[in-house]
Amino acid sequence: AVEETLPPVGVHGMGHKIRRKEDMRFLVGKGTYVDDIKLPNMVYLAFVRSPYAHARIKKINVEKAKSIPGVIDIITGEELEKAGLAWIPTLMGDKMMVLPTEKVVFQGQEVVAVIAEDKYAAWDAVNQIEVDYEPLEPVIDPKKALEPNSPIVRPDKNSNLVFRWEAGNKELTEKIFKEADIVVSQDFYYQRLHVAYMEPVGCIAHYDPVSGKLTLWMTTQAPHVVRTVFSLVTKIPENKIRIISPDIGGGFGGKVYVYPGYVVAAYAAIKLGRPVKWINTRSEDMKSTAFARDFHIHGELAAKKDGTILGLRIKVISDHGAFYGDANPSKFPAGLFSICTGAYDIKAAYVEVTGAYTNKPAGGIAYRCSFRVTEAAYTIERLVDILAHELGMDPAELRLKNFIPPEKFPYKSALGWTYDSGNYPAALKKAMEKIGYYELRKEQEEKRKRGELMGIGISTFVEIVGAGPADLFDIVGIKMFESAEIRIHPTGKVIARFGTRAQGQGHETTYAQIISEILGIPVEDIIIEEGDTDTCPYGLGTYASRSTPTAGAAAAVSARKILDKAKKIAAHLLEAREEDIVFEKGKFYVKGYPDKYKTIQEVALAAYTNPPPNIEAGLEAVTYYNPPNMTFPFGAYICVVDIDKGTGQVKVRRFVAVDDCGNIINPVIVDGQIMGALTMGFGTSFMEEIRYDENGNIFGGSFAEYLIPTAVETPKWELDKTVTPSPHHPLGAKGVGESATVGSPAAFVNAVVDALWHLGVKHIDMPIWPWKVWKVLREKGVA
Ligand code: MCN
Repeated sequence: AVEETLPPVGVHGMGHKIRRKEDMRFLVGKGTYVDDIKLPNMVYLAFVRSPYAHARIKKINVEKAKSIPGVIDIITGEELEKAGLAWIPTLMGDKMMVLPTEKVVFQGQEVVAVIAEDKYAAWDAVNQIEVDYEPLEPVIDPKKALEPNSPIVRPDKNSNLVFRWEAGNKELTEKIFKEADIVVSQDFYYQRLHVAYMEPVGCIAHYDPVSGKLTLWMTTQAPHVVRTVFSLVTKIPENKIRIISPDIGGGFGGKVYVYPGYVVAAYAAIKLGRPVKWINTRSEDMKSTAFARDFHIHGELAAKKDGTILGLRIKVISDHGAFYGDANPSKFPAGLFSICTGAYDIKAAYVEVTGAYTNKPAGGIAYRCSFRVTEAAYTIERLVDILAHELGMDPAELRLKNFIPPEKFPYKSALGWTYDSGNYPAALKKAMEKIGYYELRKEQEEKRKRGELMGIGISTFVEIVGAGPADLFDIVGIKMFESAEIRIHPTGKVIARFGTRAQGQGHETTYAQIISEILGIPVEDIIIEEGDTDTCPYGLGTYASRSTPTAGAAAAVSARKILDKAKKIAAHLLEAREEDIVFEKGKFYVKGYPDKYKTIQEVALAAYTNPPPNIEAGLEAVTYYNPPNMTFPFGAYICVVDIDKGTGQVKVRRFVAVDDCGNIINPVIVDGQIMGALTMGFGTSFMEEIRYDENGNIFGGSFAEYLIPTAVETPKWELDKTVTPSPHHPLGAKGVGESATVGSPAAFVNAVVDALWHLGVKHIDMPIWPWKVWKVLREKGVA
């Protein structure tokens, strides 16, 4: 048992199941999160928040609040406007209010900031500030928001249209639909979700007036990008801003944003000359930070009688709340919704996505997974199941018939993506075998005869990760690449620094494994650092399952650069020609003479003390890696459910997940990622939804009402893999962090509908709460 808690030692490369190096400090309570940091003389920031979704601000009275002992300052939008900080750019090209001057645009929006000696005085003052509002008609339904007579959400816009994108060949798709034997269609609502990380958003801002340096400890997934935004907004030179992202208690995409609290804290720290701490409460987080999903989807699939899929047509309206923070799609069609043709060889497809502003917090953002991939995978996988049922075909057989054949890779999809590699039949067949698919179908038939409700749901999804090729993506104008700097010190110990920032993904272990694999250095001798803009090379951050495809690749390239130099030094030490040097398991030797060797540690020492003539001292490398393409992980999931007719309760009896993320760095970490993401998919499918009433009031706003899965509800996951390496990644790896959240909801919903199809049930929107199922059963006369 003691051994199991010890950090790993030795050389551990690709595929080694080592325990996570970072876990020891978390297990013994020694992680450092923003709220653990206390600076001398620190003061606290709290916000007055809007009770209305849409209202004009008539007057703000702060007199009573000012007189509360301990209150230091009260900051309004007007003051920030004078400082040029009332609005800030979102990472992706829109702009966002820091504090409003004219009107509030969602319930829970920050309106006035209070700075006090302690958080209790700050909250007392928040309760004493009187804001006189004139309620305005709220815009809640995104479809109505796009109607010409709708009230306008934003004071700086004259329409609620965020964007309208299309992808694919509309005419060809129409023609194919006309020629098809069968067209199935369905409306889906992919509900709004809270990014339920454990640690709420927050920061500490510190300003040193002597050096002019602003330091922010921040729960951010993208510290360098935030620094650039801060520099652009505040005009403070970028080298005088330091963002430190300490341990993060989960991010899941919700901590990519620049939140108003960061800006107000920085402004106040400069103004007051004291460090300022701002930490959201959980319910503040639920009401005001970036939300996910909220997509109204109409999908249609055209096919031949024999089940050959011919065309796909999808129309989407996405609700972005009051500000749009999603990725800039200019170079890729229809955002990543264009991955909606999935694993299938579909001739023609057309997708249209329209974004609307509404009086809700900013939404539709990256949340395991980003940029509409989750919704796209859900849509195609639901439609394929509906088609199978309409045709009376087995959903597995229909999929096998329509998969992109393995020999067609690299495969150009109808919507323009070039999938790097894939073998979808292998994954599905493995899942079918593992779960005993055909036996389950027999069991289902027998149960159905007895009136019992059992369903089998399949999802064979394709993910698109690794943002990204610099010509496809940019954030605030910065083309996307990723960095890795590896430095071997004279004693052979390594510090490697990255532009990414883990929030629980285990980078300290997996990056060390990549370096250990290539350089043969024990993992305990490799320290991985991320999340400090003063020390780490510039990077775009951790989201979109991009760390392995981009930073992992950068680490491999840097390690190989080091190896090239080390070979030259070894040749010098061994008095041999460089081309005769062999490197194996951390040792350099002359071909044919493995017993006479120099270790990488000896070579490192020589790199500093005795470098060969014409070679610079030192042993280090930095790489800014621009991936040639995205990576396309995939998987086949099969879920078995039993439904209780009396209560509508769905019990997930089994769930088999076969994932393929190419070559695996650490199988334990990958399984952990998949289990976590499956659990999120389970929560999405059966439990979670953020809802608003017609006035824009949030229902609940705490974990008392917003239910996430606990260990009690979570099914036992049965995991397996196929391995189809990415041909363009230096290690053949693909990202995996989000795959199971992308793939699993369709498997759950397909299973529920499969159990009920014979009763005439075609679809139930997520979350599939028991009462929804019970209501349907009641309508069908079964319950
Ligand atoms: N990995 C591996 N072999 C592969 C692929 C990945 O060993 N072939 C390992 C990686 O080295 C890394 C982990 O698996 O340690 C996840 O890698 P990757 O898929 O590259 O994803 P990122 O590290 O970029 O993490 C982002 C992804 C996303 S987008 C969200 S959202 C998410 C997620 O990861 N948020 C998380 N997983 C999370 N896990 C935790 N605990 N907390 C979050 O906030």
